[in-house]
Amino acid sequence: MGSRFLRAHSRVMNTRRVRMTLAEFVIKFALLNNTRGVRHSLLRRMDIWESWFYHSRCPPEVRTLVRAIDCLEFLSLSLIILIKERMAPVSIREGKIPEQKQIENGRLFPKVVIPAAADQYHNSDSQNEEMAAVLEFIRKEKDWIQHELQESGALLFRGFKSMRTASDFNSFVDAFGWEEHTYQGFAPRNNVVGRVWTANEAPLDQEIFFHHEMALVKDFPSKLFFFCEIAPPEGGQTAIVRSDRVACEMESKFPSLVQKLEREGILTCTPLPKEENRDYFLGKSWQSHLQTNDPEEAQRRVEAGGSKLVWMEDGSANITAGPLPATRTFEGYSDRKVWFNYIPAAVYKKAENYNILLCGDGSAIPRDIIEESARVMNNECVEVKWEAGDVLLIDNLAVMHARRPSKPPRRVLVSMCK
Ligand SMILES: O=C(O)CCC(=O)C(=O)O
Ligand SMILES: [Fe+2]
Repeated sequence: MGSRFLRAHSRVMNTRRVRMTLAEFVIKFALLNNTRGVRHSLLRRMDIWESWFYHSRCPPEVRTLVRAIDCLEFLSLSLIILIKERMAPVSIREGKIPEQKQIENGRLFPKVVIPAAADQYHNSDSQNEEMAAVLEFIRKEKDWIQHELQESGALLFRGFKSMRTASDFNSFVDAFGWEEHTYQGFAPRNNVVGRVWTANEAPLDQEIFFHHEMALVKDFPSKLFFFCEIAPPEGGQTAIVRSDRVACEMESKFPSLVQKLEREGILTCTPLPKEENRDYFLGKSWQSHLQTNDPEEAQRRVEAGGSKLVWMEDGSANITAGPLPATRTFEGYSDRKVWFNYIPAAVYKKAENYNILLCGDGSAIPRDIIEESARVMNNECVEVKWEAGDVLLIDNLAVMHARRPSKPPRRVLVSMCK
């Protein structure tokens, strides 16, 4: 298009027209790099005028007037776009993924955020530019992001080419300025960089059941960021489910039992082995779980988290949490009661005798509530199929997550916020 434009203008003879043409030339080429949408159609319109002028006997005054109007329109539009771009350094728009579900008020779960111009940042220099723009965008728009997160429960950032490494992810999370929540839980994880950890390192063929992160301790994170560094070739989706939907369905199916579990709570007993067992999704030893080799310090840490620690003869330990109410309603979510317990994680096939859940009065939890909760979660959930560079932000007070069995390789990282 640029050369057609030059060709048309090399035929211009009188000096007034040359001046006008030069002005247009500068504007066109300044904007050509950044041409999108409306500006694109304006440029097309200018070309059409030019070829019409060339073939017609249009008086020079009319030509000049038309060009002047076009130029003015161009300038003002460009100014508006430039101002807008300055205000929102990276333009984003709402995207779609096939697995999304509609929730109340026509909202989508998760909400998907993608760059407005997917091809804008295509080489490594412009990817650094994109990274800077994304970080600035987060700093400026974090209240909006937080609001959207609270409305939907989860946000998926997809298609940002600058998100490639654990360090990029660390900067992304840092830009929100939310305080880090250091992990103290049962899952085997390693620190990768800064505030970034590996997601649960249990063997990929094992399923990790739905849970709110650290739901058994007093101090759990409110938000979780997951980042996909290597997308699995098959399976390995992170499934997410609105926990209020689960609570609502369970209440309507088992009203008196849910009431009992709310009133008396649930006791959750988790054995911690003496030796680390990385072949298992809850296989951390008590030393690595509590980050100490001193049994007395271990005891103090467990009690600070609101649980009890009982030592076994073989050197392993049992942590008993609770009784904790089966559902919770968090401040700021007045109408959302959430299913905040480890049912049905306790029925994980290989963990039949591992995570033991009891009603607060010591009686067993009926099998049908365990099975029904698993059915509801699988029915209501969205299985996010990872693409490398994705960041999934989850409201841990509203949404549970799970990991589907995966073919290797798969590398998902996590960062948690207070
Ligand atoms: O890898 C995943 O999809 C999530 C695993 C998980 O539950 C976690 O790391 O907290
Ligand atoms: Fe988790």
